Amino acid sequence: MLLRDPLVTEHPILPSISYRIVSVRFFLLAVAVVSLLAVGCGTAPDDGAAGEESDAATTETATSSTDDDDLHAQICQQIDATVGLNDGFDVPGVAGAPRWGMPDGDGAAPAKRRVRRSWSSLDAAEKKRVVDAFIALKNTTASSGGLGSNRAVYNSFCDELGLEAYDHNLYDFYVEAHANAFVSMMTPYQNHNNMAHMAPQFVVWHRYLLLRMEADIAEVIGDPAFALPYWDWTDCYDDGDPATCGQIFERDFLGLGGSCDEADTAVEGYLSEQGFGTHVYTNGESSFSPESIVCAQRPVHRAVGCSAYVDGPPDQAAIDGIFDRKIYDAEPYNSCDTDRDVSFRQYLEGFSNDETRPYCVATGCYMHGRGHGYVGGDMDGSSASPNDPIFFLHHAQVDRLWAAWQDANLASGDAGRQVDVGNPGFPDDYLGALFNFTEVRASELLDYRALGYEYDRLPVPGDG
Ligand SMILES: [Cu+2]
Repeated sequence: MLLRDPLVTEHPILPSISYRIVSVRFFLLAVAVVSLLAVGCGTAPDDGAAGEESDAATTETATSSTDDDDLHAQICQQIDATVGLNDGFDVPGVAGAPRWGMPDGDGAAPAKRRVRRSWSSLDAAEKKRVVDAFIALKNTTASSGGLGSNRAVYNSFCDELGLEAYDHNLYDFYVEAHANAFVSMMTPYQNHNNMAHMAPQFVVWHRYLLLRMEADIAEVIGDPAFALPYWDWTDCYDDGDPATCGQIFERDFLGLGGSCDEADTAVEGYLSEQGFGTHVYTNGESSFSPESIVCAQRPVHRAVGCSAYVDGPPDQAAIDGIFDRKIYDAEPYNSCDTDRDVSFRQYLEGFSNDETRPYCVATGCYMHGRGHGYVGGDMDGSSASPNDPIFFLHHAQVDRLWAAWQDANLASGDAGRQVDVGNPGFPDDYLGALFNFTEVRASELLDYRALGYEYDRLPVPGDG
């Protein structure tokens, strides 16, 4: 079941590039995370929607565009060379509930309409309830015998790799599924065409992940109207300090923002005090590889506002940019060639094909990728990023922007923009089965209202 060799040792190009960036460790991480399948590396002008980063990149490298193109090409060639290194995994299994969370999902999906609200609009009791729900999932173990424990029976990397076993539970199911989505990108059997990242199913796959978790929580806490909150990134600007974002990272709830000292990033606060931590994570040096997987308990790690590559989560101007992209997705899909000007999905996921900062080529430094980089720690370029519960609030925001974009298309009066429930250009080839959850089809996930939920408020064009 295992991979062959650790990839970095096979690619002598690495040392020649790494001197250019802040941290060799980050570069290793970056290349690892990408996993991908770049088909080649073109260049094209960026729209500068997040111009501050583009400017920073230019200043940082201070080289001619030819050198930048060369660097981009080098990074992408290295990524190309990693394809097919791993063998396949079947992690996790779906425990007899493959459609859990769908409206007809195995007979127990939430029956009530759910309204997802902004985290910052919740009162203290509501916030505590959400955090307690994450803890409750962690405590719904395969051996607990409680409601939902049947779905906590799944295959785990820790077992597959002969590492420290843990009592499988409804929370770490998502960590394992997400890690597997990355590791599997490096197998000979998968490519970006049907994967959860750097592909048309990016927002679709994560929409299902949220639905499934919402259904888990609804059952475990006994509230069929439970809805995950979302992290409205602009809240971090409203409170005046995007470097720390005290509106989101609070000691009493999700916990503080960690630290920029790499040795001290453990999250302080209620979450950690309740014993919420990891069972499986990656060591941060080769996140696409099974060799990077560590099975051990520790607190969640965060380094909010510490990234050298992004400064704050996406702002209102960046969010407004979704409405300028009229097509859902366009080839090429991979992170090396993707053009942020072309499609909604590529813009939202956050890659840019004129990036020369290795970390950003690999993980994406705009929109969704920018949020991951901003939070840092477990969220930063790790295939096990769902270890930090902010992952689910972050992806609820990503999903919310998709919903807003769909609604704008549906309301446009333009027949060309109303196809596929407001997803013009959604490639037919990718409307089929999801990775890991093959009994759920992407085509079933386009109409969010039909899935039983909505948002308290959607951004509209020109909002900010
Ligand atoms: Cu993801």
